[in-house]
Amino acid sequence: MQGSATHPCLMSVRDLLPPSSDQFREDVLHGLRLPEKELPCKYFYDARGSQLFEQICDLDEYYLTRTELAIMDRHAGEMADVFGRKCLLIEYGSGSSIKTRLLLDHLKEPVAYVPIDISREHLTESALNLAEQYPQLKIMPLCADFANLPSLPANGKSARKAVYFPGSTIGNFTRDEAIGLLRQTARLCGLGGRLLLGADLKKDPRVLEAAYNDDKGVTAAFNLNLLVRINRELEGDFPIDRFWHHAFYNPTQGRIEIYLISQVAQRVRVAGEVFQFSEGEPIRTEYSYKYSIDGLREMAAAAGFEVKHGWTDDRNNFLVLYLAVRF
Ligand code: AVJ
Repeated sequence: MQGSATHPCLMSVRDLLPPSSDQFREDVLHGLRLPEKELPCKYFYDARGSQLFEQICDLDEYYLTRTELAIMDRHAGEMADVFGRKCLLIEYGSGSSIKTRLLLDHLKEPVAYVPIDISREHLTESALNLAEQYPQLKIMPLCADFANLPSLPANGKSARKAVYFPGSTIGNFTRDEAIGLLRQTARLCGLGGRLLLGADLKKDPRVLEAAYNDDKGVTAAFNLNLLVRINRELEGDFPIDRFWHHAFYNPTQGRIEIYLISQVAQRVRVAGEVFQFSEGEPIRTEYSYKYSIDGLREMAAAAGFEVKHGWTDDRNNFLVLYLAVRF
């Protein structure tokens, strides 16, 4: 892999995604054929979806991003200290790498930074921005689904690995899936590996529900954009104005559940296949789990990690955990 002429430390994007439409088509058709229809939330993040998500992060109701940023801002020095000198920093779902900058400002001689994101456009642009601001930092962008990583960049094998997994994106995974993902991460990191994990905490359901039902309708647009993407990339004919965004907190499961609800009985075509919707029928598009500290500690232990430290905000809205691989 080669750096560019203008940014010698910025490697070209390594692409581990299968030819996009194949997997996308397969996953969408599979989800729509189920008796209870569902679509994987990772497909929210096309170029438009990534943009809408950035807008969500700025919403008054969406306390997550600003709270996590404030925690990072306050404690990034300590976090960088636990990673130590010369670590290889890997990030799951790097997006614009905004929070990461706070870490990078304090890290001592990081060997390289490997941002992993599923959105190629967003990853490429963010890596370039970062290269401009951190000209000394070796950046090795990886376009991949972080939940499905075959291997790490070869030259990072010897350095101590530190995985940064912010945003409470872990909340998109069920308990079993999350443990599987953390276990994969422990294996990837190996002995001495560290994980900095951002997780949204349980709180007043009204606060939770407002965060996923904003007044400006940005979250609704983000959810509906998945149908726009299917229409464009898979020759779909979803009538976007015949679906509602619906999000609520399920206290039994401890998660926000997000759906697209068919306003009428209708037939929709995707990639040549016809799908029948009854009036009011939902497609589940996302879960967003909310955690207790004990629940997180238990999940981490089941995956081979030990919780070493945690940082939270004064309202206990959000938690950043430092975990170490325990072999
Ligand atoms: C990126 C998964 C953390 O669950 O809060 C925001 C995605 N969905 N609004 C979340 C999301 C609707 C977000 N994560």
